[in-house]
Amino acid sequence: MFSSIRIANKSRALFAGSQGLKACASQRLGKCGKLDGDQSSVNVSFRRPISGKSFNVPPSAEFVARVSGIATMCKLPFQETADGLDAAFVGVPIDTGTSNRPGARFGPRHIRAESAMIRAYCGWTRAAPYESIKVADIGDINVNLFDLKDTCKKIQEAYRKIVATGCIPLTLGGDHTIAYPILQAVAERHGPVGLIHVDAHADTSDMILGEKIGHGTPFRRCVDEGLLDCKRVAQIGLRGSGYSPDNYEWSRGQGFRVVEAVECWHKSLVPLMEEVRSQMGSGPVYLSFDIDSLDPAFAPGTGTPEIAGLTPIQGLEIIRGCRGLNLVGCDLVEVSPPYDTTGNTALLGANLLFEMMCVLPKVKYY
Ligand SMILES: [Mn+2]
Repeated sequence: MFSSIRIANKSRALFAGSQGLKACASQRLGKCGKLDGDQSSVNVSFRRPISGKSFNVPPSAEFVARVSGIATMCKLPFQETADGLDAAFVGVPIDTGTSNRPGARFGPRHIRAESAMIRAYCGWTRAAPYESIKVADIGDINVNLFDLKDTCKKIQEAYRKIVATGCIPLTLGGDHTIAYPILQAVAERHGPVGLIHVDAHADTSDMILGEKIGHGTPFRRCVDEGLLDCKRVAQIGLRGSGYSPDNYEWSRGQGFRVVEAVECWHKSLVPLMEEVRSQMGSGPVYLSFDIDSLDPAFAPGTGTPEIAGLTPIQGLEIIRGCRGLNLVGCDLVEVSPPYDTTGNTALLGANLLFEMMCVLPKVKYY
């Protein structure tokens, strides 16, 4: 038998008088998903059942239809602020920093829609996030679609409040510009952080079209402002044509470890991540995952695709290889739904965010 947590009887008080979906109030949150004990049904509201303990538990699709309800990340409860949370999913819907195909402003809502498939446990790794950390969806940052610099200011201010509570932000992008103001807020709390940056591009340009802020410049700005512990930065998956013979010279010059995609071809990345973990040590680490790190065969719905990229399996190996690190924030950026005709890119993004939640500190494993 496996142990379980319950949507406890006492939490029924939360359902009282509410309207909406019919669901079982007492259920085992387990791999088999069988009912445990009382099988009576009650009405639950769109504020989904909250466990009797301190954790949020999304409703199981065995009892509540996947397609029902307002789309939140992983069908978790929505709350206005990060108060009381160990981790929060938060959307940053911009594409005004994009240099090529737009559309990433629609990323958060499509990732949320595709996340309805995701169940409570990570079946491969036996992670049980909802038994160990309190997570909710705290909605989107209210960005300024007409002014990217103002947007950055708004993101920084919002993230300052999120991290001030001790909550770990799991960000749904949005184009990669957002990593800069997020890291401003994160480094303000934690000091210069280690960075695991998974991407087809280094995103270290100084200027694009005369502008300092854009989705090709965030990590250059971060270095300018001392937000990164440069000896603890790893960039993985870089590839494609460049502006110079060695496109990654600047990164190496800062002390970053650069792992080009060609070094990853045909390989498991488990050994690489062992090295990355020792590079990161015990200090705070931020994980920034651009969906364009993956091959466009798997993730075509993105703004600046590059051929011959990583596989979803390698993406999972990278994220799972972050287990044990002192992660203080994660993002998944550059999903562009207009170019994602099958929804597979958003589905990948949703699953990668779930996997990020599963490797956060304090998450229980069976
Ligand atoms: Mn990027």
